Amino acid sequence: MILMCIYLLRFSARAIFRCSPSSDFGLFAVRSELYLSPIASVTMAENGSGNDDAKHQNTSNLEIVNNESSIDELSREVQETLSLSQRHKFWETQPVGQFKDLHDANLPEGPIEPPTPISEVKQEPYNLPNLYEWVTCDMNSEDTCAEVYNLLSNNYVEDDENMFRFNYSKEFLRWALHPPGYYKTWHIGVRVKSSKKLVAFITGIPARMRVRSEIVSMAEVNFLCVHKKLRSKRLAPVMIKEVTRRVHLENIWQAAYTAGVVLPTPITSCQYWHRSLNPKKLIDVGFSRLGPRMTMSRTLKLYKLPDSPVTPGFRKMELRDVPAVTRLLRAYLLQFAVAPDLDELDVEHWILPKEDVVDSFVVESPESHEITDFCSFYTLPSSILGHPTHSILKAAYSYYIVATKTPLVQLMNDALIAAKQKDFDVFNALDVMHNETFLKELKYGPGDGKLHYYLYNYRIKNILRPWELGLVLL
Ligand SMILES: CC(C)(COP(=O)(O)OP(=O)(O)OC[C@H]1O[C@@H](n2cnc3c(N)ncnc32)[C@H](O)[C@@H]1OP(=O)(O)O)[C@@H](O)C(=O)NCCC(=O)NCCS
Ligand SMILES: *[C@@H]1O[C@H](CO)[C@@H](O)[C@H](O)[C@H]1NC(C)=O
Ligand SMILES: *[C@@H]1O[C@H](CO)[C@@H](O)[C@H](O)[C@H]1NC(C)=O
Ligand SMILES: *[C@@H]1O[C@H](CO)[C@@H](O)[C@H](O)[C@H]1NC(C)=O
Ligand SMILES: *[C@@H]1O[C@H](CO)[C@@H](O)[C@H](O)[C@H]1NC(C)=O
Ligand SMILES: CC(=O)N[C@H]1CO[C@H](CO)[C@@H](O)[C@@H]1O
Repeated sequence: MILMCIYLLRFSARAIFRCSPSSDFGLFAVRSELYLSPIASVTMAENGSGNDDAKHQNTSNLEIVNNESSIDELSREVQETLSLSQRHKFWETQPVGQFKDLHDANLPEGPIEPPTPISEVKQEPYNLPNLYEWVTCDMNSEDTCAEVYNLLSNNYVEDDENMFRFNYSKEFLRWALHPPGYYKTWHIGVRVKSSKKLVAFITGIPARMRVRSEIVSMAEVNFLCVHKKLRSKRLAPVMIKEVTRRVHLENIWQAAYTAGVVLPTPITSCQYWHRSLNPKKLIDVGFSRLGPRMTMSRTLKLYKLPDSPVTPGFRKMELRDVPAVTRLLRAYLLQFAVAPDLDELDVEHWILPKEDVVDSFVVESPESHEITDFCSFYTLPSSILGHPTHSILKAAYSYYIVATKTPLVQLMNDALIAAKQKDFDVFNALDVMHNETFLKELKYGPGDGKLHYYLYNYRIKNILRPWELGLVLL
């Protein structure tokens, strides 16, 4: 079988792009998630004939056909196409991998620019247009947190067809922005001077990242958002420069971020996969479509899951599990070229269950009581826009998973069951860290957009394959 994948690089239908910022120097990471209708991609995927058209489409549509033999070749092709067709007035000035350098094997891996003495870092904020002012957002303040929540829930990432918009909860935002050692000054807002209305936002959080054998202090940049009425005025580059400046002031010179858009230059490009838990609702709201030759009852049967997890010893993670989970996770993440370097404090923050934010389960061997496996997912609902009966799509996102004893497919199936018990509509997973094989086996369908990962001020020689990346940004 010739499996054709169509990569929609810039604006993919019904993809929801979520940004997760990570940056340090002007880097913010945007991450996009595509939750999409798996079925659309599946139907595009099977027969080469229809794809000839796509191959000849002009670059403004940016569809590239691939036979899956070599994703990185494909990405390179795509980026070359883009580099020819697209200028990046801002990003071309930044210390990031540039498209023109893609084939230059002489450039070394590592920082693109050396750090400067902190005394030489610009001490005053960048200039904003006169009507606006910078603010540091104290997310511990109920009022400020509510303002940020309102800005994002009305203006943050939507899919291309404007059917869904991320609706991160306040608790989630606090969790995402308050890891161990966070800097309040990296939670940056822009207000209208006269009315004090919050109209833009960007954040960084500190993280230790391992890139091959180097541990690098980085910022993860996320939640870049400009109010809909202020778009296309080049405010985003100022936001990025300002978060970068504040990251530099902490003597940090690298950042990681994700985006649904192609910028110079991804270290890898991944795809979201979606596993229906509530197929009827997903079809009702236009997230999925009934497959050809499928009836609703066959679809419901196809996605039906057992009532409760099947692995003996599968239970909710507790505080006492932190050391064991940290050991499992650290050992597991070593195999990836780029992955976070997490200690027990990080695991306690990021993995320990938090109601309606993050769920985590361990497998405790009934005999030895050893923790042999764990899985986790976070909660990120989306607003369903303009639907008469449904207003919220409840989505779980696969987070970190380590299987040493339980088969991965079984562990992930138990995660699906746990999510179903909690009434999630869909379970999303990026194709990072694991192979597509288990996704297919568990009836995930591929989404129709891509999420690109970036590093700021750090060059990687060869683009990574998704399974060489051990990082999930929120
Ligand atoms: C992303 C967003 C802040 C960009 O603002 P904008 O008003 O559209 O764009 P601006 O005119 O201010 O700036 C354009 C520049 O920002 C860059 N840019 C746009 N989106 C970006 C992103 N997600 N990450 C990094 N840079 C981005 C553009 O590439 C361009 O730079 P270039 O000329 O070097 O290519 C805005 O569209 C928005 O809030 N969208 C909804 C939320 C969202 O998608 N956030 C990003 C999540 S991944
Ligand atoms: C692929 O498409 C062609 C032309 O539409 C058709 O003749 C052929 O049977 C299709 N092959 C498969 C495997 O669907
Ligand atoms: C590419 O597509 C755009 C928009 O659809 C169109 O305006 C343009 O003429 C096309 N160019 C070529 C070379 O086909
Ligand atoms: C798939 O791509 C590889 C590398 O680009 C190429 O060598 C191979 O011929 C392609 N196979 C098909 C069936 O198109
Ligand atoms: C976001 O979700 C909350 C409840 O979960 C809902 O009340 C609110 O209206 C949603 N926001 C938007 C803008 O849809
Ligand atoms: C098909 C595929 O993606 N295979 C990869 C699965 O992951 C291993 C490493 O974990 C790769 O070596 C395979 O190429």
